[in-house]
Amino acid sequence: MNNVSYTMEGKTALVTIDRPKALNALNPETLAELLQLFSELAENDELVGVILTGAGEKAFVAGADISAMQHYDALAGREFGKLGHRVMSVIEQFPKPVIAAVNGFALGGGCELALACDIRICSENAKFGQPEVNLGVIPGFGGTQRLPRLVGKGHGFELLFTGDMIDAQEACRIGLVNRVVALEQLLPECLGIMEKIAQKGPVAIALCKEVVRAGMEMDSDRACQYEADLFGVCFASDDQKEGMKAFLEKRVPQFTGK
Ligand code: DAK
Repeated sequence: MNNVSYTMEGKTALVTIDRPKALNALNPETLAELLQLFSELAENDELVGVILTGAGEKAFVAGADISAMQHYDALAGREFGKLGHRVMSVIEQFPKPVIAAVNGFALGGGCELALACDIRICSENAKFGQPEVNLGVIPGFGGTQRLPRLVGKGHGFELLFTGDMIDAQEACRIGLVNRVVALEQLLPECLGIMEKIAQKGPVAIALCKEVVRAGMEMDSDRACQYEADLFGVCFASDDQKEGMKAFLEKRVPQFTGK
Protein backbone atom coordinates (compact mmCIF):
# COMPACT_ATOMS: atom_id res chain seq x y z
CA MET A 1 0.00 0.00 0.00
CA ASN A 2 1.27 3.47 -0.86
CA ASN A 3 -0.77 5.77 1.37
CA VAL A 4 -1.95 3.68 4.31
CA SER A 5 0.09 1.60 6.73
CA TYR A 6 -0.42 -0.07 10.07
CA THR A 7 1.54 -1.32 13.04
CA MET A 8 0.41 -3.56 15.86
CA GLU A 9 0.59 -1.99 19.33
CA GLY A 10 -0.10 -5.10 21.38
CA LYS A 11 -3.48 -6.24 20.13
CA THR A 12 -4.46 -2.84 18.73
CA ALA A 13 -3.86 -1.95 15.08
CA LEU A 14 -2.60 1.62 14.62
CA VAL A 15 -3.63 2.59 11.08
CA THR A 16 -1.95 5.69 9.62
CA ILE A 17 -2.96 7.63 6.52
CA ASP A 18 0.23 9.00 5.02
CA ARG A 19 0.07 11.39 2.04
CA PRO A 20 2.11 14.32 3.32
CA LYS A 21 2.09 16.22 0.01
CA ALA A 22 -1.71 16.63 0.24
CA LEU A 23 -2.15 16.74 4.04
CA ASN A 24 -3.34 13.11 3.92
CA ALA A 25 -6.28 13.98 1.62
CA LEU A 26 -8.36 11.02 0.46
CA ASN A 27 -7.92 10.18 -3.21
CA PRO A 28 -9.45 7.03 -4.72
CA GLU A 29 -6.24 5.04 -4.15
CA THR A 30 -6.17 5.92 -0.43
CA LEU A 31 -9.85 5.06 -0.03
CA ALA A 32 -9.30 1.70 -1.77
CA GLU A 33 -6.34 0.98 0.52
CA LEU A 34 -8.39 1.81 3.63
CA LEU A 35 -11.17 -0.46 2.40
CA GLN A 36 -8.74 -3.32 1.83
CA LEU A 37 -6.92 -2.87 5.14
CA PHE A 38 -10.06 -2.68 7.28
CA SER A 39 -11.49 -5.71 5.47
CA GLU A 40 -8.31 -7.66 6.26
CA LEU A 41 -8.18 -6.50 9.89
CA ALA A 42 -11.80 -7.59 10.38
CA GLU A 43 -10.61 -11.19 9.90
CA ASN A 44 -8.16 -10.95 12.83
CA ASP A 45 -9.91 -12.56 15.81
CA GLU A 46 -7.15 -11.52 18.23
CA LEU A 47 -7.54 -7.80 17.49
CA VAL A 48 -8.95 -5.60 20.27
CA GLY A 49 -9.61 -2.59 18.03
CA VAL A 50 -8.20 -0.02 15.63
CA ILE A 51 -6.82 3.47 16.17
CA LEU A 52 -6.95 5.57 13.00
CA THR A 53 -4.71 8.61 12.62
CA GLY A 54 -2.90 10.80 10.10
CA ALA A 55 0.85 10.96 9.56
CA GLY A 56 2.72 14.05 10.77
CA GLU A 57 1.69 16.77 13.17
CA LYS A 58 -0.45 18.92 10.90
CA ALA A 59 -3.31 16.88 9.52
CA PHE A 60 -5.52 13.96 10.33
CA VAL A 61 -7.06 14.17 6.84
CA ALA A 62 -7.58 17.55 5.07
CA GLY A 63 -10.53 16.26 3.07
CA ALA A 64 -11.33 14.40 -0.07
CA ASP A 65 -8.61 15.10 -2.63
CA ILE A 66 -9.67 18.26 -4.45
CA SER A 67 -7.22 17.74 -7.35
CA ALA A 68 -8.62 14.26 -7.94
CA MET A 69 -12.24 15.51 -7.88
CA GLN A 70 -11.77 18.72 -9.86
CA HIS A 71 -12.59 17.30 -13.32
CA TYR A 72 -15.07 14.60 -12.35
CA ASP A 73 -18.28 14.29 -14.33
CA ALA A 74 -21.48 13.18 -12.58
CA LEU A 75 -20.75 9.47 -13.01
CA ALA A 76 -17.17 9.73 -11.74
CA GLY A 77 -18.42 11.79 -8.77
CA ARG A 78 -20.99 9.11 -8.03
CA GLU A 79 -18.36 6.34 -8.16
CA PHE A 80 -16.08 8.36 -5.86
CA GLY A 81 -18.96 8.95 -3.45
CA LYS A 82 -19.86 5.26 -3.45
CA LEU A 83 -16.26 4.27 -2.72
CA GLY A 84 -16.13 6.78 0.16
CA HIS A 85 -19.41 5.47 1.58
CA ARG A 86 -18.08 1.90 1.47
CA VAL A 87 -15.04 2.95 3.49
CA MET A 88 -17.18 4.76 6.07
CA SER A 89 -19.48 1.72 6.33
CA VAL A 90 -16.66 -0.77 6.72
CA ILE A 91 -15.36 1.32 9.63
CA GLU A 92 -18.79 1.88 11.18
CA GLN A 93 -19.61 -1.83 10.87
CA PHE A 94 -16.12 -3.01 11.83
CA PRO A 95 -16.63 -5.74 14.44
CA LYS A 96 -14.27 -4.11 16.97
CA PRO A 97 -14.05 -0.54 18.36
CA VAL A 98 -12.41 2.07 16.13
CA ILE A 99 -10.99 5.26 17.66
CA ALA A 100 -10.09 8.31 15.56
CA ALA A 101 -6.93 9.94 16.93
CA VAL A 102 -7.37 13.35 15.30
CA ASN A 103 -3.95 14.98 15.16
CA GLY A 104 -4.62 18.14 13.12
CA PHE A 105 -6.95 19.20 10.30
CA ALA A 106 -10.05 17.00 9.96
CA LEU A 107 -11.90 18.74 7.16
CA GLY A 108 -14.55 17.61 4.71
CA GLY A 109 -13.97 13.91 4.03
CA GLY A 110 -11.49 13.92 6.95
CA CYS A 111 -14.17 15.05 9.38
CA GLU A 112 -16.52 12.47 7.85
CA LEU A 113 -13.90 9.76 8.34
CA ALA A 114 -13.61 10.70 12.03
CA LEU A 115 -17.42 10.68 12.28
CA ALA A 116 -17.55 7.09 11.03
CA CYS A 117 -15.31 5.99 13.94
CA ASP A 118 -16.82 5.00 17.29
CA ILE A 119 -14.85 7.42 19.48
CA ARG A 120 -12.96 10.62 18.60
CA ILE A 121 -10.05 11.92 20.68
CA CYS A 122 -8.13 14.95 19.37
CA SER A 123 -4.98 16.91 20.01
CA GLU A 124 -4.98 20.60 20.96
CA ASN A 125 -4.02 21.65 17.41
CA ALA A 126 -6.93 19.78 15.77
CA LYS A 127 -9.36 21.69 13.57
CA PHE A 128 -12.68 20.41 12.28
CA GLY A 129 -15.03 21.54 9.55
CA GLN A 130 -17.22 20.67 6.59
CA PRO A 131 -15.97 23.25 4.07
CA GLU A 132 -17.58 21.60 1.02
CA VAL A 133 -19.94 24.57 0.44
CA ASN A 134 -16.83 26.71 -0.17
CA LEU A 135 -16.15 24.42 -3.16
CA GLY A 136 -19.72 24.42 -4.44
CA VAL A 137 -20.55 20.88 -3.31
CA ILE A 138 -22.14 19.14 -0.35
CA PRO A 139 -20.39 16.54 1.83
CA GLY A 140 -20.23 13.23 -0.02
CA PHE A 141 -19.11 10.67 2.57
CA GLY A 142 -22.04 10.80 5.01
CA GLY A 143 -21.31 14.11 6.77
CA THR A 144 -24.82 15.47 6.24
CA GLN A 145 -26.13 12.47 8.20
CA ARG A 146 -23.54 11.50 10.80
CA LEU A 147 -22.66 15.07 11.86
CA PRO A 148 -26.18 16.21 12.89
CA ARG A 149 -26.83 12.82 14.49
CA LEU A 150 -23.73 13.33 16.66
CA VAL A 151 -23.83 17.04 17.52
CA GLY A 152 -27.51 17.84 16.90
CA LYS A 153 -29.17 19.60 13.99
CA GLY A 154 -28.33 23.16 15.09
CA HIS A 155 -24.56 22.70 15.40
CA GLY A 156 -24.60 20.39 12.36
CA PHE A 157 -26.37 22.94 10.16
CA GLU A 158 -24.07 25.74 11.31
CA LEU A 159 -20.96 23.76 10.31
CA LEU A 160 -22.53 22.59 7.03
CA PHE A 161 -23.91 26.03 6.03
CA THR A 162 -20.93 28.19 6.99
CA GLY A 163 -18.04 25.86 6.14
CA ASP A 164 -16.37 27.32 9.26
CA MET A 165 -13.46 25.58 10.90
CA ILE A 166 -13.73 25.04 14.64
CA ASP A 167 -10.91 24.37 17.05
CA ALA A 168 -10.44 21.39 19.34
CA GLN A 169 -12.09 22.99 22.40
CA GLU A 170 -15.19 23.99 20.44
CA ALA A 171 -15.36 20.49 18.90
CA CYS A 172 -15.29 19.08 22.41
CA ARG A 173 -17.92 21.55 23.65
CA ILE A 174 -20.41 20.50 20.96
CA GLY A 175 -19.72 16.78 21.40
CA LEU A 176 -17.84 16.20 18.16
CA VAL A 177 -14.91 14.77 20.13
CA ASN A 178 -14.80 13.09 23.53
CA ARG A 179 -11.58 14.72 24.78
CA VAL A 180 -8.76 17.08 23.86
CA VAL A 181 -5.22 16.15 24.87
CA ALA A 182 -1.69 17.40 24.15
CA LEU A 183 -0.39 16.12 20.81
CA GLU A 184 2.21 13.88 22.48
CA GLN A 185 -0.52 12.38 24.66
CA LEU A 186 -2.86 11.58 21.76
CA LEU A 187 -1.76 8.03 20.98
CA PRO A 188 -1.11 7.09 24.64
CA GLU A 189 -4.62 8.33 25.48
CA CYS A 190 -6.19 6.25 22.68
CA LEU A 191 -4.09 3.20 23.58
CA GLY A 192 -5.21 3.63 27.21
CA ILE A 193 -8.84 3.39 26.14
CA MET A 194 -8.04 0.26 24.10
CA GLU A 195 -6.25 -1.29 27.11
CA LYS A 196 -9.42 -0.86 29.16
CA ILE A 197 -11.54 -2.37 26.37
CA ALA A 198 -9.10 -5.31 26.14
CA GLN A 199 -9.99 -6.28 29.74
CA LYS A 200 -13.69 -6.65 28.90
CA GLY A 201 -15.62 -9.52 27.35
CA PRO A 202 -14.98 -9.41 23.58
CA VAL A 203 -18.41 -10.86 22.77
CA ALA A 204 -20.09 -8.11 24.81
CA ILE A 205 -17.97 -5.38 23.19
CA ALA A 206 -18.88 -6.61 19.69
CA LEU A 207 -22.58 -6.83 20.57
CA CYS A 208 -22.52 -3.37 22.18
CA LYS A 209 -21.15 -1.91 18.96
CA GLU A 210 -23.69 -3.76 16.85
CA VAL A 211 -26.73 -2.75 18.90
CA VAL A 212 -25.73 0.92 19.18
CA ARG A 213 -24.98 1.17 15.46
CA ALA A 214 -28.08 -0.64 14.24
CA GLY A 215 -30.36 0.58 17.03
CA MET A 216 -29.72 4.24 16.24
CA GLU A 217 -31.32 3.67 12.84
CA MET A 218 -34.48 2.10 14.39
CA ASP A 219 -37.37 3.51 16.34
CA SER A 220 -36.92 3.28 20.09
CA ASP A 221 -39.25 0.29 20.63
CA ARG A 222 -37.58 -1.84 17.95
CA ALA A 223 -34.14 -0.79 19.16
CA CYS A 224 -34.93 -1.85 22.74
CA GLN A 225 -36.31 -5.15 21.42
CA TYR A 226 -33.07 -5.64 19.48
CA GLU A 227 -31.11 -4.88 22.66
CA ALA A 228 -33.16 -7.55 24.49
CA ASP A 229 -32.39 -10.04 21.71
CA LEU A 230 -28.65 -9.36 21.83
CA PHE A 231 -28.73 -9.40 25.65
CA GLY A 232 -30.13 -12.92 25.25
CA VAL A 233 -27.38 -13.82 22.78
CA CYS A 234 -24.77 -12.95 25.47
CA PHE A 235 -26.04 -15.96 27.44
CA ALA A 236 -24.90 -18.25 24.64
CA SER A 237 -21.29 -17.15 25.27
CA ASP A 238 -18.53 -18.50 27.49
CA ASP A 239 -17.71 -14.86 28.28
CA GLN A 240 -21.04 -14.41 30.12
CA LYS A 241 -20.50 -17.57 32.14
CA GLU A 242 -16.94 -16.60 33.01
CA GLY A 243 -17.78 -12.95 33.75
CA MET A 244 -20.56 -13.75 36.21
CA LYS A 245 -18.71 -16.69 37.79
CA ALA A 246 -15.57 -14.57 38.30
CA PHE A 247 -17.62 -11.81 39.95
CA LEU A 248 -19.14 -14.25 42.43
CA GLU A 249 -15.75 -15.85 43.09
CA LYS A 250 -14.25 -12.35 43.61
CA ARG A 251 -11.56 -12.78 40.94
CA VAL A 252 -10.62 -11.14 37.64
CA PRO A 253 -12.42 -12.80 34.70
CA GLN A 254 -10.44 -14.60 32.01
CA PHE A 255 -12.47 -13.86 28.90
CA THR A 256 -11.90 -15.88 25.74
CA GLY A 257 -14.18 -14.10 23.29
CA LYS A 258 -16.17 -17.31 22.78
N1 DAK B 1 -7.08 17.95 -1.47
C1 DAK B 1 -5.94 18.02 -2.17
N2 DAK B 1 -4.84 18.67 -1.74
C2 DAK B 1 -4.90 19.28 -0.55
C3 DAK B 1 -6.07 19.25 0.25
C4 DAK B 1 -7.22 18.54 -0.25
N3 DAK B 1 -8.34 18.42 0.43
N4 DAK B 1 -5.81 19.95 1.37
C5 DAK B 1 -4.56 20.39 1.27
N5 DAK B 1 -3.99 20.00 0.13
C6 DAK B 1 -2.64 20.27 -0.36
C7 DAK B 1 -2.51 21.73 -0.78
O1 DAK B 1 -3.00 21.92 -2.09
C8 DAK B 1 -1.01 21.92 -0.69
O2 DAK B 1 -0.41 21.34 -1.83
P1 DAK B 1 0.84 22.10 -2.58
O3 DAK B 1 0.33 23.44 -2.95
O4 DAK B 1 1.92 22.13 -1.52
O5 DAK B 1 1.14 21.18 -3.73
C9 DAK B 1 -0.62 21.04 0.50
O6 DAK B 1 -1.71 20.13 0.68
C10 DAK B 1 -0.46 21.85 1.79
O7 DAK B 1 -1.64 22.62 1.96
P2 DAK B 1 -1.60 24.21 2.17
O8 DAK B 1 -0.39 24.82 1.56
O9 DAK B 1 -2.93 24.74 1.75
O10 DAK B 1 -1.44 24.28 3.76
P3 DAK B 1 -1.98 25.42 4.73
O11 DAK B 1 -1.38 25.13 6.05
O12 DAK B 1 -1.76 26.80 4.14
O13 DAK B 1 -3.56 25.18 4.80
C11 DAK B 1 -5.55 23.85 5.00
C12 DAK B 1 -4.06 24.00 5.35
C13 DAK B 1 -6.02 22.48 5.47
C14 DAK B 1 -6.36 24.93 5.75
C15 DAK B 1 -5.75 24.04 3.46
O14 DAK B 1 -4.86 23.13 2.81
C16 DAK B 1 -7.12 23.75 3.00
O15 DAK B 1 -8.04 24.56 3.14
N6 DAK B 1 -7.29 22.55 2.40
C17 DAK B 1 -8.56 22.16 1.81
C18 DAK B 1 -9.54 21.78 2.89
C19 DAK B 1 -10.86 21.39 2.29
O16 DAK B 1 -11.53 22.18 1.62
N7 DAK B 1 -11.21 20.16 2.55
C20 DAK B 1 -12.48 19.64 2.06
C21 DAK B 1 -12.26 19.03 0.74
S1 DAK B 1 -13.79 18.72 -0.03
C22 DAK B 1 -18.50 13.89 -2.85
C23 DAK B 1 -17.49 13.14 -2.34
C24 DAK B 1 -16.65 13.69 -1.40
C25 DAK B 1 -16.80 14.99 -0.98
C26 DAK B 1 -17.81 15.74 -1.51
C27 DAK B 1 -18.68 15.21 -2.43
N8 DAK B 1 -19.39 13.35 -3.83
C28 DAK B 1 -19.06 12.14 -4.50
C29 DAK B 1 -20.67 13.95 -4.04
C30 DAK B 1 -15.87 15.52 -0.04
C31 DAK B 1 -15.40 16.75 -0.23
C32 DAK B 1 -14.28 17.25 0.54
O17 DAK B 1 -13.73 16.67 1.46
